[in-house]
Amino acid sequence: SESSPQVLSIQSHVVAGYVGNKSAVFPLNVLGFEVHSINSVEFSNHTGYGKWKGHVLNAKELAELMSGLQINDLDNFSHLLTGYVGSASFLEQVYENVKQLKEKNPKLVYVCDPVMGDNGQMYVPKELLEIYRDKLIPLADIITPNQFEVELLTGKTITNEADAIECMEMLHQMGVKVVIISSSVLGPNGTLTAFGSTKGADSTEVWKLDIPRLPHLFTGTGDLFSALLLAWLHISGGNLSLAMANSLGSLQGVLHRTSAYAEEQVKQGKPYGPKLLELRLIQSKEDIEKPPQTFKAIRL
Ligand code: PLP
Ligand code: PXL
Repeated sequence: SESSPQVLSIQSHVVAGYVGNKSAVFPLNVLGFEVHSINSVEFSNHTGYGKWKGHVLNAKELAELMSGLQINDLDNFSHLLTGYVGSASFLEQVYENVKQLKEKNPKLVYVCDPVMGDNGQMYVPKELLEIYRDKLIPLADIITPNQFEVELLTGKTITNEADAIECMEMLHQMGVKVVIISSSVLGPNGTLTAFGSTKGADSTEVWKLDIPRLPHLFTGTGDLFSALLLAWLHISGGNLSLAMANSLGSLQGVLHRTSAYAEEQVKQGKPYGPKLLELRLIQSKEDIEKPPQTFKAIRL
């Protein structure tokens, strides 16, 4: 039988709820991927609650875990997935590890979600921008920034489709084969638009997909989306429109189930807040296994 793809996922762990690895590992496992997790933080809950307890893995501790894998020849991965990183020193160490892993397996697929902020607000230290731009992005095969992160990386504001396409081309020029803008807000009506661009040997394919926005602030959505894209790009052999449609179909299934649950709980008198909006991931197993065909990407 064929061997399963092997993903190293360096992301947050939360005891309760679903962000980071808690939101990425289950869907990857369901889709047949073996996942090796490094928990970059171990928190009681995500920071959107306002209060949390726990600790942060530092650069030296990351290097130690990687060296333990190396000395036992356990560092053979088909994919590397990185998400939220909160410090420059940790991100520099991730960069060292990406170089080592690519040396060990030149075919390693690195999926980088350059998490820096949203809606015009940076929520990581500003030094992370140049580390992502000058070091990580040039080594990445697939990136999943949102509109604001693309604007930071390219120094260009996106106000329309042509800007989005130009920015994705700039990111290709930096060495990335597949660029997916996870969400952007271009129109006045609040609909979200995802864009994807894949650079082949002699042509570039650009796709767009509109997503209705639900009236809640979910957390962990981007982490789930990048894990799903990794999976579907692999399973489909690089079919970007299929990967976008399947990933967003599953994601929308999870968000609808989560909304319905939150609204039901509120009716029963529970206080509205981040606890009610934790992704209903386990309950959505079928939507992950068989992505609802809700969306179709449009070729630009
Ligand atoms: N929210 C919704 C409804 C989405 O469809 C997506 C991705 O497509 C996201 C959030 C993820 O966006 P971000 O990367 O800004 O978290
Ligand atoms: O989903 C991003 C994320 C990752 N890690 C931690 C978080 C969040 C979002 O709040 O709190 C610890």
